[in-house]
Amino acid sequence: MSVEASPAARPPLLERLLEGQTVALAKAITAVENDTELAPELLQGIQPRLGRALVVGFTGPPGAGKSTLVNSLIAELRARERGVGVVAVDPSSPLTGGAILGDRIRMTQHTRDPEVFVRSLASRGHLGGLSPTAARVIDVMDAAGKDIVVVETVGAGQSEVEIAEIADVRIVICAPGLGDDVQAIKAGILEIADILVVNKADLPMADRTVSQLKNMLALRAENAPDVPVLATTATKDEGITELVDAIEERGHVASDEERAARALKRVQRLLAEATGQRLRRLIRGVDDGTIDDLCRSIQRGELSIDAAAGRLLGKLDLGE
Ligand SMILES: Nc1nc2c(ncn2[C@@H]2O[C@H](COP(=O)(O)OP(=O)(O)O)[C@@H](O)[C@H]2O)c(=O)[nH]1
Ligand SMILES: [Mg+2]
Repeated sequence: MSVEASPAARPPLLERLLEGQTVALAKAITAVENDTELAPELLQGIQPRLGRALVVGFTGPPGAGKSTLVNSLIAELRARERGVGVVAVDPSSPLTGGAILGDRIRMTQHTRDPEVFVRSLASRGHLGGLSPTAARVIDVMDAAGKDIVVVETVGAGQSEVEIAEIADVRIVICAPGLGDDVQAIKAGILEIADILVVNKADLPMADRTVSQLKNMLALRAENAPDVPVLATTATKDEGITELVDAIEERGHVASDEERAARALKRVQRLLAEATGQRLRRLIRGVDDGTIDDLCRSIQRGELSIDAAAGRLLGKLDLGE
């Protein structure tokens, strides 16, 4: 590694990021998270280097033990010499930030290891879902050469769908005794899970939860993909080897085409999001009374809302 003579002689952030330097990774994530003037160039520069990391999504209800499980997972992945990035998306208000602090504390045991990088994000305004920033932070970790990027999200409706689009391996975690857990999981999650985990296997009802899940899986179509149901006790590092085995196996099974398709989806999301942002900005810039006129026409019943939207689009200068 070269000795840094002076700040001016330092290679640019993008270069240092692509070399996998930890400080550069931290800076790049901050730039992307805060959308600073460095962000566009970084995000453009990393694009050709993306798609190497295995992105593993962990989703499930609050309190299931996701953070604890991710923490013991990191230890096992390090034992297998994998570089690990963790993105913990927290739905709580960025003002309270309580659970974020909890995640930091829980995962600090690895903070001295340069091959492990943990970042908590607030899911600003995205109810339980992934913030658009999360996808970018995952990409930055991928570009920095992390072998595995673990994304922890709270399972609440939309987020499962979003993580399904972003992750290569999708893990749904539940714990016994969390009320209607299994019922909630029924609603759509089974279709997106590659691996189901019943954590807190040390608790009495764990076996029942495992068999409930297995029964539900058995009701699926005959050609439905094989979904293992694993039991873990994160607080005692139990069942973690099997979980990492299942993740890696699943990672190998995901073909290059599948990964490429998901990488393309990630870019499609970014493009759609950026286009929407531009459009909103353009519409906010229309202040010649056009919008008020259109609204009045809608109110008078002269114009359908859809037709009005078409007219508004026609008024916008949409090029470049
Ligand atoms: N008994 C038991 N408690 C656990 C286990 N894993 C996590 N917990 C506890 O469950 C609580 C919630 O864990 P946390 O990792 O914050 O859950 P998250 O909200 O899903 O990220 C904490 O008090 C953990 O110590 C486990 O395997 N067994
Ligand atoms: Mg957590």
